[in-house]
Amino acid sequence: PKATIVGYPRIGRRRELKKAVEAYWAGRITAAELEATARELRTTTYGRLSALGLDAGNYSIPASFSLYDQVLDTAVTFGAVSDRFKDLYDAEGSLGLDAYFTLARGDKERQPLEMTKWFDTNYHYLVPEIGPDTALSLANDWILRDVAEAAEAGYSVRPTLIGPVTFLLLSKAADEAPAGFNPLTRLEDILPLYVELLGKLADAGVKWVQLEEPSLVADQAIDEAEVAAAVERSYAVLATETSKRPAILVTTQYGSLGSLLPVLAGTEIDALHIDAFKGSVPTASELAKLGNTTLVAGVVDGHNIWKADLGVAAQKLTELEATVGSLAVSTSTSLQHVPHDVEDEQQLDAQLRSWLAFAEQKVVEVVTLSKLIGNPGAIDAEITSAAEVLSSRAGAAGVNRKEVRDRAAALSSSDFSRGDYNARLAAQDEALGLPALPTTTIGSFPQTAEVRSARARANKGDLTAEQYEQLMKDEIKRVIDLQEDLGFDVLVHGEPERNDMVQYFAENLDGFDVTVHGWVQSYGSRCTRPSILWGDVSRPAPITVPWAQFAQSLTEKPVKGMLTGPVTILAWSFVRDDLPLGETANQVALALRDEVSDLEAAGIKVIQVDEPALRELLPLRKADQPEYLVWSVDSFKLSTASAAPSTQIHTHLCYSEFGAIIDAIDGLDADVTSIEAARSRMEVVHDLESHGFKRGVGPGVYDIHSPRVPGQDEVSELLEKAVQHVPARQLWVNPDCGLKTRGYAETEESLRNLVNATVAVRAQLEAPV
Ligand code: THG
Ligand code: ZN
Repeated sequence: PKATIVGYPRIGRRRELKKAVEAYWAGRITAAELEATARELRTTTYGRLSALGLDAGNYSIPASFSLYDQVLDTAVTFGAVSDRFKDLYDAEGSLGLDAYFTLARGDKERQPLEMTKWFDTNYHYLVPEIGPDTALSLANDWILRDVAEAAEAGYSVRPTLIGPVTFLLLSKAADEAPAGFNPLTRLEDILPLYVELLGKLADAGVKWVQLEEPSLVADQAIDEAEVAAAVERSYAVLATETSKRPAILVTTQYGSLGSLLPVLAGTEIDALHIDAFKGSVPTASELAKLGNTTLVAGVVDGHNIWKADLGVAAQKLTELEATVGSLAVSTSTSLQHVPHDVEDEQQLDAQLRSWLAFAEQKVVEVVTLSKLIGNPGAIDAEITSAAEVLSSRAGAAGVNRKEVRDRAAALSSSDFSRGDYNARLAAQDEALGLPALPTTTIGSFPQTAEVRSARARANKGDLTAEQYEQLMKDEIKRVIDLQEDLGFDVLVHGEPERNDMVQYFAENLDGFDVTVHGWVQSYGSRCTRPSILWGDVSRPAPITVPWAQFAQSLTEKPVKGMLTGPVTILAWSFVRDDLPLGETANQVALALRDEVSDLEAAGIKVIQVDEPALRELLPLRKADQPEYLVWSVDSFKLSTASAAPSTQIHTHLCYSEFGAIIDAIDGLDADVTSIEAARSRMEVVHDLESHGFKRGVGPGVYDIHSPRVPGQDEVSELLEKAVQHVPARQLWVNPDCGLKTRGYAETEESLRNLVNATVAVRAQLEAPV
């Protein structure tokens, strides 16, 4: 097969899987009904992919479905569950549907598996827990069921699994493991299970299998030689020593393999996929050891939504064809990161739509490019029309706007600097007059059904703009009154008017558009609709100012103005690929800077610029990280540096492994930073202490990710721990994160305990020793 893809969206064009899975969790449909929906989605997908030109008879179509997460799928396939989940095995030693969802979501007694970011994408996977004695076995056979089901429907599909090295690198030590245990030491125990499963797939008539090894493109905490040895050993066992097996395709999405390329090329796998979009095109010498192994060149970007430059892709293929014996074409990554179909977005401007390629369009691009192999000149017409698309983009109004470019070009280093922190501190103390351990929240309050329905009705035209505004104002007043009643020191308006902290700004800035059906899986059943950042960015009018001003008019206490930072706006959107990201970040930063000035002019004294995604965009290769940290930190500073010394700038980061980027966080030069800390029992105070962090900091005192209400004593204890390591002068008291996804009842109770605990600890601080 000359054309293939790494993976396909699985949530469904209209989020059918999300709806079915959530209905099953709620007890509204049976397991059989869920299975039927999932089966229908799988076969519909195969049918569609084959209609788009992938070979349905020849394993070009990946069986990349998952009910929740592909890493969890591989974990249950090999029974890689730690002691705390051992009881989930049924009498036959299998992990079934309910066990699967318990691992993903936890239950009354248990926390779920930890969730973490999947490489440099917005997808989150579940982290398998493995100990030295975790009993591995073939514990789930959905992979066999899927190929049988596909065969019955007439499709020879290629089953996919996370490869052994990546699987163990992504896993973490189980609670029962001794300190320092490294899951990779279980390689010799898991390889025989891969061998056994390959045998079963071969018995079932499967001719190709896909083993995904994206961890090989990322720098690891362990030595690269150790990773290389694990790769060599794994594929010696799976490819060379296993006689009864399908042909093996190893995929390596999200970047270049670097020095591991010759290692993989030297094994006897049958096909090797490389990311030749984000990664570089390998040289002949890097590929010298490939031999008969087919090179599957991922030249079509799987991660962003722009139509491909077919000329550039064709050039890469031509170069590779001259070097390798056997070549095929693919996407650089799974298409799970992009929406289904541009044709679903008829409301978008026709010219913008003509620049876009979602999953379906990308499959067609791959199929088109595959015609080139062995037939130079075969797609000249398509290359020409792709070039026309690109030049229409380059020349379009809004893509390159002189006033935006001129403003960015005129920036100098003083535009990025707020001046001495201690002077600001004194001015803010004077302006705000806050007590010790000031209390605040992160920004959003629970989004009630009424608020959501008001927005839906306003969008449909069932509410006038005035009616909608009044409903939002009613909600803001309720939130302000509640915080006054609870005794908070710095209040928020609660953000009822925002659907999403990025989309809301995208809808109000020039240079962006938003989709209607462009849902992309974020984790499990949860999806987001990333906005499309296609042009130069500017702010046609103030965005948040009227809401903040209204909220401030209701209270004597300071109300925080709430903005989403430039890095997070980029991280959670599809970004343009025709301008360096750092330049786009500065354009967004300048728009936010104007908003900051307007908020100040409207009497807002505290302004929070959230950057929860600062850690998310950190490059996978250490060598690329310093440059990123410079432009990302700079863009934040650009967005805030015009603020008067007396204006207090806050930021919020949703990230508990604070130590790793603490220098960058310090570099943001925010006056106050709130961070996630409750789930790690305030451990971050040690990082803050050893770093000598000097600015205000609010390590979260309760976990908002669960409905559990923290007791007053629990919050006091965390605060007492914090004041032992960080001067009380610097400490703020706040929850871990925004309250948007919580209910009002538990929120009120939790916040009351937070304030009462603070009052008690304040009294202790003031008491003579
Ligand atoms: N906004 C955007 N991107 C994000 C986040 C966000 N990416 C990372 C992180 N947060 C992902 N977390 C979530 C959390 C909840 C949901 C999605 C991603 C969620 N989504 C609703 C769902 O799937 O039902 C849909 C939301 C809606 O109806 O508008 O709950 O905060 N941009
Ligand atoms: Zn957060």
